[in-house]
Amino acid sequence: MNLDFDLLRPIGLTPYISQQLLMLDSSSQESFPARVTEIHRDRFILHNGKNEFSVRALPNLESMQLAVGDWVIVEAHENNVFQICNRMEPVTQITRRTQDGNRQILVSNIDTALLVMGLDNDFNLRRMERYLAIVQAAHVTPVILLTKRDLVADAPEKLEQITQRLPSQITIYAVNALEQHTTTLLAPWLTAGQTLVLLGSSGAGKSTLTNTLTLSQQETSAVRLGDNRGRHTTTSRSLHLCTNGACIIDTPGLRTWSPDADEDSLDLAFEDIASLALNCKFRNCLHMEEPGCAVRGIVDDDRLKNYQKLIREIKRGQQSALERIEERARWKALHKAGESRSKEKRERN
Ligand SMILES: Nc1nc2c(ncn2[C@@H]2O[C@H](COP(=O)(O)OP(=O)(O)O)[C@@H](O)[C@H]2O)c(=O)[nH]1
Ligand SMILES: [Mg+2]
Ligand SMILES: [Zn+2]
Repeated sequence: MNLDFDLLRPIGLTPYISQQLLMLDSSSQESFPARVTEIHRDRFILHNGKNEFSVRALPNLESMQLAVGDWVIVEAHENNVFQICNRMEPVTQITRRTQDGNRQILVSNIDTALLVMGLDNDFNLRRMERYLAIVQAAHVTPVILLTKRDLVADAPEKLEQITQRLPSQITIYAVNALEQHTTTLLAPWLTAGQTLVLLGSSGAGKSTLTNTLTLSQQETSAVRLGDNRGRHTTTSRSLHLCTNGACIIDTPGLRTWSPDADEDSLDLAFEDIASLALNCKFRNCLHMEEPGCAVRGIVDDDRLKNYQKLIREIKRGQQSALERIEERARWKALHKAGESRSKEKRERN
């Protein structure tokens, strides 16, 4: 396989990932590694470190469950035809649960999630706790960026409010997304080989931040190889190269979602509650009305309510997943019964 470390470094290659990719390559064809940057119904957009190009979504790929951010091995065939033949097991994977209880992969192989929230009307602490839950369950480092500091009068108060409410180890900055100073603040997370994802409501400042962090960077021109279908459409790219060597993946906004977590992984985002809860009188304390509760009154009341709400959601999600399995088993049994009935019939005739 053709693996050029320096070429792939700006799109997030690390020594670990290159080792995994080399181990995966079993192709006898001419092959190379690439990163998934967009997923469409009939095709994938991949980045090979130099160009973006599109490959057709063939049925054999369905089982791979490809997500943006995935690393894949691509086989080159004649006539500029490319085919994905293998996918690297993701190092991290941010997932959510949809309302019907299904698990959906948002993005793979992320080091840092920039959680972007405006200090204007967008400011909502419960929503931020949701983002934290989804990201920390995936063992991805969160960095909270409160944008529009220059536009609001009460930025210091809001910063104080969120700092008080969240565990102290979470990094929080209030910024003007248009200023280059933001790049300086984020420098520790923007080193070569790092991959970041932007999460936040529409209008929060994600595109603005992307522009600021990629400013003066000569992004590779999006010449599309492969089936050439992408050439006439001007889709906005979703993988951006930062001046400092990292890359940023822009995702479409999340509308309705629940963290794809169990209670234990939710505790990663509510570490303060989890550790205080060790001192509750009852081991299964819900921190509601129970006597001897060590959490209630200590942790921000609204934060505790949000935690309890998320726990309920997670339980509901798990339940519906279980119910789906039961449902499937029931159908299987019915199907089997039907089959053996028709077999009996056949044998009788
Ligand atoms: N003054 C100021 N404007 C901002 C800031 N962040 C975002 N904006 C503006 O808010 C609008 C929406 O930002 P955009 O990046 O498109 O949001 P996105 O939907 O998250 O990509 C744009 O007009 C930006 O110029 C900020 O920190 N300061
Ligand atoms: Mg945008
Ligand atoms: Zn308690």
